[in-house]
Amino acid sequence: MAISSPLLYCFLSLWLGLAVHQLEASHQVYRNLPTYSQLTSSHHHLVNEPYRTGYHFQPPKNWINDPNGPLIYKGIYHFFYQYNPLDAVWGNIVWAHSTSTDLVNWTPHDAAIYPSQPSDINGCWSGSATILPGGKPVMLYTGIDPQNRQVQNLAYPKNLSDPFLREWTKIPQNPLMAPSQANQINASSFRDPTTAWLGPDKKWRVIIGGKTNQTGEAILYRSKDFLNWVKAKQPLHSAEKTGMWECPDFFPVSIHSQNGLDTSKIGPNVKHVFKVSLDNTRREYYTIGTYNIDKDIYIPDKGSVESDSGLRYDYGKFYASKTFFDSSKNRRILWGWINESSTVEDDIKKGWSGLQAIPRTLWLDKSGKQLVQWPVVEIEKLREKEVKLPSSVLKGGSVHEVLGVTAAQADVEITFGISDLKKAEVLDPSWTNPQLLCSQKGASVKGGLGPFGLLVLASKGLKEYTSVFYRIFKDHNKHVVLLCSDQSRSSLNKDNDKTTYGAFVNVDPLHEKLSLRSLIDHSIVESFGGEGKACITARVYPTLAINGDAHLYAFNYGTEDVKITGSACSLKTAKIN
Ligand code: DQQ
Repeated sequence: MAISSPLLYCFLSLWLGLAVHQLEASHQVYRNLPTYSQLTSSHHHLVNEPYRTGYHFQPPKNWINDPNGPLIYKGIYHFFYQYNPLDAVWGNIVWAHSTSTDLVNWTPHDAAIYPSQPSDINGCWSGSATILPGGKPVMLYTGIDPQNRQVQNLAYPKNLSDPFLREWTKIPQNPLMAPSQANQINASSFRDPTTAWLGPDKKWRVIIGGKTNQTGEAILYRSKDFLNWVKAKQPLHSAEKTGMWECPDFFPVSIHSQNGLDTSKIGPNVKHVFKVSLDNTRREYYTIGTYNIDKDIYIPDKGSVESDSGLRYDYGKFYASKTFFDSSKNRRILWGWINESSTVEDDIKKGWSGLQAIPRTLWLDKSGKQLVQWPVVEIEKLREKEVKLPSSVLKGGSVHEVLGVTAAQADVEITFGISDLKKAEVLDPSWTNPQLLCSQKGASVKGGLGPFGLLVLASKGLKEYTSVFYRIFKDHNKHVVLLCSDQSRSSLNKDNDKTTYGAFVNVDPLHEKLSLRSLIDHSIVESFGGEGKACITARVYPTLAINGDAHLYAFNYGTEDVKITGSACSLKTAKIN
C-alpha cells in the first residue's frame, strides 16, 4: 500500500529515531518489537528510487541479509531473513517473515523470531527449518546470549492450523547446544545450523559452522528426540586454511534425475553437496562428494577444490545461501543474499540495503561434476511482451539494439552460434583465474571469438552499460569458454564497487549450443551461462540508464561473425512485500 502522508512519514521517522537511541543505550538489545506493519507503513515508493527492484525480493526498507529457514507448509512457501527493523546497516537482527504461493509474489508478516529469551537476547542469527515426521516444521537458529556467546536454539509454530505460521514459540530448554570448556567450541565461531537429517539409526543430525584456528569446520551434533543434542567426536567435514565456515549447507542430489530430494535421503543413486560461506573472503564454494553414514563424515570427490577458487553457485555477488526441498514440486530450491555494491553512506541515504536472488532450482549436472541452476519456472509468469529475435548474424564489431522491451525490468535469453572456431584465441597456460582474465580482457578488448553478449542497463549513446559476454579460447584440442560480467562502465557514480566477475563455463561450443540468460531488474543483473552451468550476479547503479531510459543491446566486438537467436521479455512488477 502506498501511503504518501508526509505527516505520518515524519511521525514514524521520529519514532524510529527515538527507538534507535534507546537501542544504543541498551547495548543493541531489541525489546518491545513493533509489528512489521508499523515498521513498514511509512514506506512510499518514491519516483526517485531507481534502484529498487520490480521482482526481486526485498522489504520496503532497511537492512536485510541471509535467507533463513525456507520451507513449504500446506502449499505455502515461507521465507525468513535476517533483518534490521531500524536501519539500513546490519544490527538488531531479527527474523523477518514473508509468505507466497508462487515464490514470486510475497506477503509480509510480523517478525517471526526476535530477541525474547536469554539465549537470544543479543540477536537472532541464521538458521534452518527441518520438517519433522507428520509434517511439523521446527527452526534451529543461532542466538546471541547475554555473554555474547553463539548458541543454538529451537522455535516451533504456535499454531499448526495457521498455514501462515505467524507465531513462533521458543522452548524453555534453549539453548540446546552451547560452547563450553568441555566441548572446546569457540563461542564466537559457532553458528548457522543446517536443516537436520535423519540417519538409518533413527538419530537426527545437524551441522553448525565453526572453526579451530584457520580450519573451517562443520560441527556435527546428533539427537534422538530433537531436544537433547550430543556433539560428535569429529566434524562432518573440515578444511584447513579456509577460516570460519558460515551458513553451511549439506544435502543429497539425485545422480539420474533433476528432481530434488528430501534432506534425509541416502542411497546408491545419490551424491551429496556440501557448501560453505567463507567469512574471510565473503565468497562461497561447494563440493560434490559422498556421505559415509557409518563414519558420519562427508568426503569430497577426488579433484575437488576446497576453497573459493573451486566451484561456486555464483561467481558474482551471492552469499549466505541456503537450499530447501520443495516437496510439492519435487525440486531443491536455492536462496542467496545479494549485498549492495554501493557505499554505506549511499545505503543509508536510500534507506535500504540487500536483496535476495530469484530462487533457483538446482540439480546435479549429467557429468556428475557440478551443479546446474535455473530460475524457478514461476518467474516466467511475469513475462509479457515477448520480443523474438529472428535468427540473424551479428557481424564482428557490431551492436544491435533489442527494441520493444522494458529494458530495466526484463528476462532475456540469447543463443550464440559459431560456425568457425578456428579464430579462437590461444589460451595462455597462466590464465587460470577467470575473474582476473575477465578484468584484463573487458568488454572493450577485441578478440577473435568474442567478446560477444549483452549490454544491459545501457544508456542511449552507451555512456553507461553493464556487459555480460563470452570469449572462446583454444586450449590444445579443446575449447575453453569464459563468461564475464563487466561492471566497469555500469555507472557514472565513481563510488560503487565495480569489480569485474568471471567464470569458466563447462560447455563445448563445437557440439553444444552456447546460451546466455539474464534477469535484469533496475540495480541487479543475474546471468546464467551454459543453461545454468555458471551464474554471475552483479549489482549496478546507473545514473542515466534508469527506468524508461534503460536500453538493451546484443553486441559482438570479436573479429568473427556470430549468429544469434533468442527472445526478450518485459517482466511485470511482482508483489514484493
Ligand atoms: N550472518 C548472520 C550469521 C551468519 C552471517 C548474522 C552470514 O548467522 O554467519 O546476521 O552472513
